[in-house]
Amino acid sequence: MGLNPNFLWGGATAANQTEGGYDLGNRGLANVDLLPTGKDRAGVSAGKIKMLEFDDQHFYPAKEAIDMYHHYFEDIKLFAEMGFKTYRMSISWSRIFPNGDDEQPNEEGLRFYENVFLELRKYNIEPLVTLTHFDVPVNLIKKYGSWRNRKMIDFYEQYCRTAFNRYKGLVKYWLTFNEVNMILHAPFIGAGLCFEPDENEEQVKYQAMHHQLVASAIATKIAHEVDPENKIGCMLAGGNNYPYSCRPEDYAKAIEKDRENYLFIDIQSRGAYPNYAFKKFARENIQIEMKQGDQEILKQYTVDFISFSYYSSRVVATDSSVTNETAGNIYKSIKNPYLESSEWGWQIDPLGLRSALNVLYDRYQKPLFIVENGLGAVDTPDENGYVEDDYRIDYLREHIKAFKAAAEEDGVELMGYTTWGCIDLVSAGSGEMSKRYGFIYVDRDDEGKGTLKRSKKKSFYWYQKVIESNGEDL
Ligand code: BGP
Repeated sequence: MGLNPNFLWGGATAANQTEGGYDLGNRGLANVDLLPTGKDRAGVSAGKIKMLEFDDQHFYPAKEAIDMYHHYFEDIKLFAEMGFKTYRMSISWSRIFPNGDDEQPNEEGLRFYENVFLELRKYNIEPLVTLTHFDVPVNLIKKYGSWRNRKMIDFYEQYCRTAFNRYKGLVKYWLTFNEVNMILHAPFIGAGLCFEPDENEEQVKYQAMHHQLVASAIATKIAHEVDPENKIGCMLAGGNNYPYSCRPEDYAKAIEKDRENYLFIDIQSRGAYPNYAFKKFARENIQIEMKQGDQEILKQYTVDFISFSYYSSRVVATDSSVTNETAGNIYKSIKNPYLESSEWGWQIDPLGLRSALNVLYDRYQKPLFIVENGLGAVDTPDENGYVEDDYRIDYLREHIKAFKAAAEEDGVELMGYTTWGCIDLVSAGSGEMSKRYGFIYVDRDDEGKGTLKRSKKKSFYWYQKVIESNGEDL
């Protein structure tokens, strides 16, 4: 019993939420650089905007983030001290191709990540790299309308090929699109989509999805050609939908809602659009333009493993008198009367993680990787930056118990676990700094003020012990 001795323990971040240096090293602007905090953010995420111009009148938190661009030596050293076996991070596309459609990559950007990977390797930390974590170069949005345009497949292909070639031998675990299903819920963040007022948004989103899925399959093909050691994963915003009651209608609705998410993985892992998708598209008058050869590409180049984020389960109800909603990862859910919630209203459901793992494994029979999980909370540091974050430890402990049970008792094949925001970072949903997930506290506030000093929280020492004991000492 016990977890596999090669289990990949670690933490996860994304370029736009940590890096900063938005205009350094010839980096081009990306959609995520233009996300404001506060009340404007939700509308922008949903794509209800004309493309914003970048002006310094707005406060854009991702622009400087926690300045990992200059602090990565220090941060990686701290990850190593916790005993990380892996570190999930993303490459900012516009650091490599500042405009997205440039003929040549930006050497300075390539070198930056090479140095980061070398630093990780120095401590035997295996990089797990997301190729796009919510980022699209702004030029591609303005010039081509982003992923609604088929040309994006070529730009993405060029970007991936460049990364696979350059980082051969340094990186072997790759994820193509972060939370690939987020395109349906936050299309500007997920895919750089902005809509015209009278547009059929569903049509645009599903067409853009098709382009991303073909691009992802092509990236998988190239990754394997460049280095047979490469392992490519898809990445789902996970968590199942529970029926609010045992009314058959509620159960049927839960199945339907789950399919909204599984659609992506059905294609990326099984290699074909499922029948229920074609029926839905016909019913809703969504016409997906496919090119000859697309279906073969999807069939031939399926993913090696399935990764997902898990923060919570969700609830659906068909009875219109059930209206009690609560917040969740990007979109809302009916409140589950049996669960507690975080300060942000996200429901806490460790057993839901075990269930999600079982459902995914039953459905796909491929190795799974939990690449995001954690508790966003307000931390109150003492004068040395130390935080007694027992609430975070409790949350993580219960989720670790749950995935251990899935692996040890249910036989789910699990490759690893990377907690979200292992170092405090900018929130994707709100742009706030005060929603913290980290083992490492970063002195920076919601207005972007602070020394950026890093300090270890109580959970830092706890996670160190968890990793050292391979999850036995919780
Ligand atoms: C996921 C994203 C992450 C991360 C996380 C937590 O949707 O992949 O980028 O931010 O959610 O969400 P938030 O930052 O809104 O708390």
